[in-house]
Amino acid sequence: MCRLEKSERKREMGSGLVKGGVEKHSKSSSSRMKLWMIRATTSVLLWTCIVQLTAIGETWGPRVLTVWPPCFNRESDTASAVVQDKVPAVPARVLPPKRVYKNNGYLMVSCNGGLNQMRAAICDMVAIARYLNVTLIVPELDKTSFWADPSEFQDIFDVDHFITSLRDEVRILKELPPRLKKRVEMGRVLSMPPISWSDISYYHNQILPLVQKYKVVHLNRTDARLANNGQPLEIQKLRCRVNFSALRFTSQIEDLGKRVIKLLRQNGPFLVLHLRYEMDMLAFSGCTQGCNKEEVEELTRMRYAYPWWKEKIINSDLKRKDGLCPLTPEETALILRALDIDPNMQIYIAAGEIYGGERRMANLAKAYPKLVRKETLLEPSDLRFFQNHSSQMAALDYLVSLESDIFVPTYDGNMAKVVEGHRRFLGYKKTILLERKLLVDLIDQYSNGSLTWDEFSAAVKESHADRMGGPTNRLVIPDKPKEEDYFYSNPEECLQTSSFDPLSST
Ligand SMILES: *[C@@H]1O[C@H](CO)[C@@H](O)[C@H](O)[C@H]1NC(C)=O
Ligand SMILES: *[C@@H]1O[C@H](CO)[C@@H](O)[C@H](O)[C@H]1NC(C)=O
Ligand SMILES: *[C@@H]1O[C@H](CO)[C@@H](O)[C@H](O)[C@H]1NC(C)=O
Ligand SMILES: *[C@@H]1O[C@H](CO)[C@@H](O)[C@H](O)[C@H]1NC(C)=O
Ligand SMILES: CC(=O)N[C@H]1CO[C@H](CO)[C@@H](O)[C@@H]1O
Repeated sequence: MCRLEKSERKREMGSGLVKGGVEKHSKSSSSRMKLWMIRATTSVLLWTCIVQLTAIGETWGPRVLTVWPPCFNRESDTASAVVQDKVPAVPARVLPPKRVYKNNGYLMVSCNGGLNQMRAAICDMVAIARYLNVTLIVPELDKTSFWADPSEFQDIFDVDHFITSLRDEVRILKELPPRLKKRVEMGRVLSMPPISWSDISYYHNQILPLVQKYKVVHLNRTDARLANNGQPLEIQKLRCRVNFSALRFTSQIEDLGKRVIKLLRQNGPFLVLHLRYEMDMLAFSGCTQGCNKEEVEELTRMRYAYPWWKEKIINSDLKRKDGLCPLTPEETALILRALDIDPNMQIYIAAGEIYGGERRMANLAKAYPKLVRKETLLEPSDLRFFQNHSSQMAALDYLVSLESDIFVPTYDGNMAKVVEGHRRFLGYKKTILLERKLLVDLIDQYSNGSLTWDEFSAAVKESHADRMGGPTNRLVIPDKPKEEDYFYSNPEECLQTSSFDPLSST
């Protein structure tokens, strides 16, 4: 039904919305912009119909389905009006009405770091732009970091979905209006890094006046994000909404992710191991447990070569005992076995290249023979477009991690935290949060014979019984934002069942 009338509806829905929405919004927008809006709204509307049909079918069965056809009635002006009339329980949010507000200026943002650090930053910047009533320009992604990924926002995320699905909160544009754009190109723009872990009041009191004065402000670093705690509830909820609903990967990445998940599912349950044992991690952290002399030298050279890695002299042993090192592949194998993870379980390694290669993976592969990675599941041709695009690879791993039966990160980096929070949001899916400080001590005791295997295993299991990603409260440490639980790892404010949206978890 949807398909038959598709092309007809396309035109109607598109033009209807342009009349209602775009013209009201800004007279200055070019016709190119309008064309683009038509395309964007059309695709979202079509998608809306499909999703809602599916959702309704699943939730209420055929009874409600019989009231549905008006959506496809050519006489109806906009689909959302019908949706609101007939099926109020299905949120019109899928294509929400635009929020009307007086625009205070434009906010440009350059994110820095790896994919998941940028992901969290994007969510924060949307919340900030919303609160300041400014227009957000689609954030620029980091291309100069260690990962050197040339991908733009639209290479990783579905940019049109990002813009339209948030239009009830904030206006987002792909680029500045021409006059301002020219000014920025000539370098006449205020660029600054925001102060780390600020409250929203900092943005209100310090940044907003600058935006009003200069029309556009460029925040050129975003790792210094919004505080974890003490923010208004609407802001916390918006951070989640961006995170779990507005940021969707491109269809190319989503499709590949689905294929990987299907290949894994064919062979039963799977565990995703975010084995953060990659060269940059080790060089940066100075953790060299289990590395040979040449490797230690290589890692140290690398740390000294990167000027922004400030910490140069590091005692690996002390750092490891403090629980500040990622678990090694060998340690990980011991812990998974101690936790009684079935040796027949498929283990998908979500990571880049493991430092030390096969030599370091031998123990793990012996304990868990069904060890796979995207490179072993897919053909090289599938991954061709992803090569040298670490962020796109990371996006693929993100999707597989979300779907896994068990997720185990060996280090609490940004990927681990954001996936952990997202899995809580999806119904507290099992995430084993390793307590590394305790674990390395137990491992050392087991290794030197102070503990038998059974004692070791019992101690590991007991200490992790409450660390499975279930409901808990976020740890708050005033004045030490870096040490408290990270907002995105446990977005409590968004996890009450009442704010659960049936659409989000299907
Ligand atoms: C933003 O807009 C809303 C409604 O239009 C208004 O109530 C609020 O005071 C505005 N805030 C700022 C910071 O401009
Ligand atoms: C951000 O802007 C400030 C002030 O203009 C500048 O000193 C700093 O180097 C910039 N940082 C980045 C990462 O570009
Ligand atoms: C990826 O980068 C490597 C090394 O930088 C280069 O040799 C290779 O040709 C690149 N591959 C693609 C597909 O661009
Ligand atoms: C074994 O290792 C643990 C932890 O490092 C240590 O406390 C203990 O003294 C060691 N025992 C022996 C017998 O070496
Ligand atoms: C708290 C919150 O904003 N949750 C949102 C998360 O995303 C879904 C859609 O996937 C929304 O419906 C929820 O309201």
